Formats: sequence, C-alpha cells, structure tokens
Amino acid sequence: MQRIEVIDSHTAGEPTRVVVAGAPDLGPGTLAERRDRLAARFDVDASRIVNEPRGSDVIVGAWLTPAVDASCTTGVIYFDNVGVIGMCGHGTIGVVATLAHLGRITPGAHRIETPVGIVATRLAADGTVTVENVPSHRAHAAVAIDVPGIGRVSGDVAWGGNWFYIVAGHGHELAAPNIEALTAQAWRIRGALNAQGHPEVDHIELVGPAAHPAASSRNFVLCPGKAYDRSPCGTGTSARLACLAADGALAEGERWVQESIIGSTFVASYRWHDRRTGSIVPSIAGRAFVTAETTLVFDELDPYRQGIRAR
Ligand code: PYC
Repeated sequence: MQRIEVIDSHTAGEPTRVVVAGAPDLGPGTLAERRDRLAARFDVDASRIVNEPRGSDVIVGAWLTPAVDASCTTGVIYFDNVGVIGMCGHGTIGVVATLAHLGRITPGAHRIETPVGIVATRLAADGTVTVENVPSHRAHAAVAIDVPGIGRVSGDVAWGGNWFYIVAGHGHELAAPNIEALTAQAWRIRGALNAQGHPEVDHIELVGPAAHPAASSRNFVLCPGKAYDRSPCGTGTSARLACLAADGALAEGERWVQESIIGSTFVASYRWHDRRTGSIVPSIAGRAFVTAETTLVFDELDPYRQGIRAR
C-alpha cells in the first residue's frame, strides 16, 4: 500500500488538494524542470491524486516541493485533471491557508516559488490571503476566430500565469443555470482557437456584467480539462486586469471585484511592472477554508489506483 497525505480546501468554492507528505521526490533542478518531470509522469503520479475515484474533475492539485530560491517558504507545482498548469491563484490561496492550518506559517509575508515565477503572498490575521501574481500582459487584442456552430468570435489573448482567451461578446447570460451551455460554448471556442493559431491558450474566460452591485464584473472560466472554475480564477483575473490596463479601462491601484459564475469574489488591483510593454503585477485577495485532512491509499491490486482520466 502506498500512502499520500493531502489537505483539501476550497477557495471561493474552487477546491485545492495540497500534497503534504508521501509523494515521490521530483528530483533536483528548477521548478520548471520538476514540473516537466511531473508532467511526464502525470498518468502515474498525479492523475491518481485529483481524478476519480479519489477526487473529481474539478480538483486542482498543489504538489509541494522544496523551493530553489532561499527567500521562498516553499515551491509548488499545480496540476489539474489532465496535466500540469503554470500558476494557480485560487490554489496559491489554498496553499497558504493549508500551511497555516498545519502550523507551518503564521500571518505575514510568504514568497512561493512556481514553475512560472515567484509569487509574493500575505496572510492576514483574519485568514485573507493576498497574492501578488507573476507579471501578466495582454499578448494579442481582438483576435477573431471562426467557431463551428457559433460563428465569428473575438477576444483577447492574455497571460496571467496561464494563457487565457477572454471573450465579452459571447451572447450568454453568465448564470448558474447556463453552466452546461457555457461549458459547451467555451469548449468549442477553445478548439477553434487552438486550431486557428493559438495552441498555447488552454483557459477560456467569458466575461460579462456582475450580478452583485458591489462587484465589477462576472466571469466563467473553463479550465484545460473541461471543468469550470467555481472561483473567479486568480490567473484569469490577472489576465483580465492586464487587458483592462492595456485598454486604459482600469487605473493602477484601482479596486476591481471579480465575481465568479457561482457569485464568489476576489478583490483585485494591479501595479505597473513595465508600462512600455504593458506588463502589470496583479494582486488578488481571497479566502480559503480547509475541508479535509486525508490519507489517500493506493492498493497495488486496485485497477483504478492511477485514477480515471476522463480526457
Ligand atoms: O485560480 O488561477 C486560478 C485557477 C486556475 C485554474 C483553476 N483556478
């Protein structure tokens, strides 16, 4: 029997499963090299942690690994139901809450190393976690594509720690009863976008008016494995802020409240990283709650010990 200890939490409704003990060593090298090693062994080492029967499509895994940079509290590699991802905003909030739950950190500043850069976090006494994300930017504005069954769609391609295609004119109300339709639409958009010159984009973000008057906007984010983000998506919010900054639609330091499809929120803002190139440093604040302390058990005889990978 192999045993792996995990702590589950949710951030604004989106689950994170932090691997805290028992997982194989990812070896030496940079976080990007360790991420590549985990990606190569995804079906053996990672899928089993997040996928059924021990998990579900929606869980994002956070594999703790020692940081290379001595200023960092930990390194972390994020992965979902289909593979590794660059950064994860809700996941980072979940990691900080989990480390606090384990007594490994106390309120204050904690830097965390990811394969795409170091993020600076701050844990407040009330449990709120603020994440200063990696520099984010809009790579292409108003990219038009032809989507079979939908027609012409236009959106921005932006980096917020992952690659996003951000679409405003999608014709749907961003409301929970429409989640199936939104999923189908976003999945089609992704297929067309990947085929029409943007294979790097693996997250689709549909944006629209907020439901709550205190929020600035609502989003629906479809993740690489076809699960939708219950949270407002930290990296998606970062990519959106980069587009707003590039359009002059949000000033440096101005508050932006991003609402998710389930109505949960992150409070965000940005500072310029390089005004000339349009690069910003986004800041995302939210809370995570620990939901379980679990030992996953893998029996050699269990035919589904490596997880059921649906896609
Ligand atoms: O919060 O950045 C995020 C995220 C990415 C995928 C799911 N959540």
